[in-house]
Order: sequence, then C-alpha cells, then structure tokens
Amino acid sequence: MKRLLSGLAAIAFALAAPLPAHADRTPDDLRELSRTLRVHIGSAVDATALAGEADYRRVLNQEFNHVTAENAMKWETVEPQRGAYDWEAADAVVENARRNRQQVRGHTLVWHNQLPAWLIEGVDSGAIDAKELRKILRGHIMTEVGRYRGKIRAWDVVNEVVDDTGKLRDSIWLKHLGPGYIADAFRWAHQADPRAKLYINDYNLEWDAKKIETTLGIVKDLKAKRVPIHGIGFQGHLGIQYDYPGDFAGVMRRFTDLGLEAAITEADVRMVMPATAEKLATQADYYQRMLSTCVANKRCVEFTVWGFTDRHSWVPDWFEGEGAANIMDENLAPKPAYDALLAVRRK
Ligand code: 9MR
Repeated sequence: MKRLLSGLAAIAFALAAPLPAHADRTPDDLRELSRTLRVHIGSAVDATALAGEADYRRVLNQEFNHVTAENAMKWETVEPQRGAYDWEAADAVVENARRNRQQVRGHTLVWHNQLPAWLIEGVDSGAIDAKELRKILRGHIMTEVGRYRGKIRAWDVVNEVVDDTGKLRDSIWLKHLGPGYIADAFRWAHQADPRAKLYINDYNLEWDAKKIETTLGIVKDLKAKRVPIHGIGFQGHLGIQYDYPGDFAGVMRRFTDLGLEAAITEADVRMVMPATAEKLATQADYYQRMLSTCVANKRCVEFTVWGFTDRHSWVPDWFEGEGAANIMDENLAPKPAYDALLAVRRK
C-alpha cells in the first residue's frame, strides 16, 4: 500500500511538474533520431570501405538502422561473367546489416548502367536476341531477389527508367523488350520475394515536371494492371548551386496519394569546392528540408543518404570541381548537416 501511494504521488508529481528538459533533448545520434521520427535512416554502403576501414564500419553501424549497397548488388558486380556469380560483397553488406539490426534496401535490379560487358556485347552483336534477353532478365531478378528473400525490406526494381526529356529511357530493355519489361520486372520480383516492398526509383524526380508526369503515368498504369508496385524512391541528389526543389512535398504527396509508400533513397547535397562555412550552412538547410519533407508525409518511411562521409563519394568523380556532399567530413567528423538532421522533429 505504501508503495502504491508513493507510486501515485510520483504520478501526481509528474503530471504537475513542467515537462522535464529531456523530453525534447537532441537525440544522441541518427539511430535515436530514427526512433523518435519513426522513419528509417539509412546510408549507402561502400563494400570496400566496410571490409577495410574500422572507423567507417563503426560509424555506419552506430548511426544507421537501414543500408543500401552502393554498388555491390548491381548486375556487373554480381554476375561479371555469364552464369558465374560473385555474391561476396553483397553478402557482406547483408550480413553486416543483420548483425547490426539494419534493414536493407536492395539496389538495383533493372538499370541501364553498370550492366556486365557480356550482356551488352551479346545484345549489340545480336548473339542475344529479344527472347533470350527477356529470359536473362527474368533469371537475374529471380536469382538475386531469391537469394536475399526475407532479408531485403525494399527493392529498387527499376531505376531511372524515364530520361531527362520525360520519355521512357531508350535502354536495351525498352529497345528490345518494349515498355512491358517494367511490369514484368515487378511481377518477377514479387514472385521471388512476396514480402519485399517493390519500388520505382529515380533522380530529379523531386522537381522535374516531365519526369514527374511520366512516372506518375507509369505508376497509374501498373496499378491499373494490378502489378505489385509499392513504393516511389526519390534519389535526392541535390546541389546548393541550384534552388532547393520547393515543391518536393507536393510531388511526394501526388505519389503517396496513389497508395504508394515513399522513400528518399540517395540523398546528398553537393557544392562547388572549396567548401566554406556559408556553403555548409546552406547544405545543412537542404538536408534538413529533405528529411522534414519525408517526416511530414505519413507514407514516407525511409531517408537514406548516398554515403555518409566525404571520404567516399561518387560526386568528385562525376562533377568536376564539386564535392563535400555528405553529412560527415573525410575524418568522419559531423558537419553542420548532421546536426541539422538531428534537429528535425515530427510536428
Ligand atoms: O555511387 C555510385 C558510384 O560509385 C558508381 O560509380 C556509379 C556508377 O553508375 O553509381 C553510383 O550510384 C548511383 C546509383 O546507383 C543510382 N543513382 C545515381 C547514383 C550516383 O550516380
């Protein structure tokens, strides 16, 4: 009884007292932020760094509860010679994720880049005809999705299938299989892992009107045909030299209104070098707005950065004179963008 009374007194006190300071204290790290926001927070993983750099591994596993293999699951990596598979890097990413309670985004099944040479040469030379190509694509999807069945939360089934003019991209897939390859890819992936969430993923989809309309059309068409598509992936590759895509939230809403879940799948914010305090502050603001856009939409379930450290980034190799796109510097010290993410709250 005494215990009950003191328990009641404690509750009464708690109700009367002002909110303790820690109720809105800043989360210690991105994992804690992810719990408070109820949004998965992920990073792309560089499989070579994961294997070779202890500090990289430590920070990755400390901060993130979701991961995407940056290159390790791409076709040229997993099947460099026809029929000769190499799952070493992909397995390592998935196994590290399991040990560290991270969910996994599979990236990517159907793309026009990073295809193995044997496939491109076979198609170009005519040695692989359309019928065989379709069989090869089906085999690739069934094999890879099947291998990781139950271990992948979401797959980027088709990646970048709309070009910069808003047309279906003129890839070997469209050229030889026709537009039906998109529906086929989703159906095959679903067959191989019925519980994985299946996404269409693209860049510039945050703002590019033509790409948005075409992609909405694809989604509506797939849904009308009852093709298993579950998610829309916004890559989120931004640069501070461009305006922030001010209507991103509205664009995301148009897709989630169709019943899709959404994810920001490859966020980074590049800048013209050198980095200055002012540029880093702008970058922080862009990152914060991207995460806030996800948090504000009930169907947005994942915010993933395309690498977390400037030590490993695709940006300097692809955009001359640009870099510093990530939330930590080369020594893994948090940049203003990291703190800006930690400050995001659910409204
Ligand atoms: O970050 C990836 C880089 O290491 C590769 O060289 C490049 C090859 O195309 O792909 C990069 O990742 C891309 C991702 O798979 C799809 N969206 C765009 C990403 C940046 O190019």
